[in-house]
Amino acid sequence: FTLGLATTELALHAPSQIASSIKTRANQLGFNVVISMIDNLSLPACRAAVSELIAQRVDGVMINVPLATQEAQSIVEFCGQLPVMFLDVAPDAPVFKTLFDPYCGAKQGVDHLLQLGHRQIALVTGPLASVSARLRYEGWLHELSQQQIAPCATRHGDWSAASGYQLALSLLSASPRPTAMLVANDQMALGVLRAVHEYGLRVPEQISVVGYDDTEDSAYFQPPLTTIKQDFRKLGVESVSRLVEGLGPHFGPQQDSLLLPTLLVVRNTTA
Ligand code: IPT
Repeated sequence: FTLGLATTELALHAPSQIASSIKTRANQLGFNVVISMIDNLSLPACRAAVSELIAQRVDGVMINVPLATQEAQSIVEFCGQLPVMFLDVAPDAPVFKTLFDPYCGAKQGVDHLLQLGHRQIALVTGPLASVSARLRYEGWLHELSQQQIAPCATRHGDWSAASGYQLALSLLSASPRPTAMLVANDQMALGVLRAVHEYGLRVPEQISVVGYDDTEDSAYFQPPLTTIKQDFRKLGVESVSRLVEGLGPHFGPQQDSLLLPTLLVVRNTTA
């Protein structure tokens, strides 16, 4: 048996760690994995990647590409009888999915900074073309507004360390200067840490930084990064196991979800 994985850019840390854990779990269960990587964030690109997998006669498809609900539904139709598991759609999308809860992660980051007494909080989001980036952003805004707080500034990045670096430089020269930054992933947080360092400010004494992902390297950033952990190994285990259970002649349309919790990991970039 073979599973197909259509994935977004594997040069990014999170998708590559997700692909690795999917492959590990699938192999344990006796499945091969073939991977097709999209070259841009669009529905046609995702469809092309899925076609490539179907041409290789896969028995089930996993999709780690951010998709709006209607786009995901159109992929389900496109796949016909083939079971499809989604990893990056909205929690209310009526498709078969295994996801991290974006609201849980947003709330953990905001609560942590508020408990430390921060009120001047800047937001660095992921690319707004990504559904998860939008949901984290909306979650932050919602949680802050519950405490009658508006972000002191917002910038939109593209998940890369380079974008985090550039955006942090612009945030640091704004006034009032934020005392804390919520950053939508650890790679952008890496760039933020370098910008703060070059600017001559100390983390966490003068500015706190919270990442999101807890990728393999995040504990080795300087200083070690406080972040919101998404357990990618667990995502691999659960998504593959659930897809494999559904394979076979009796597979009907599946719409159920598994929403995995995120976890606040406090290290040394917040005070
Ligand atoms: C999401 C990561 O959190 C983010 O850092 C980025 O790599 C993105 O993937 C790429 O699409 S994790 C995803 C399963 C929501």
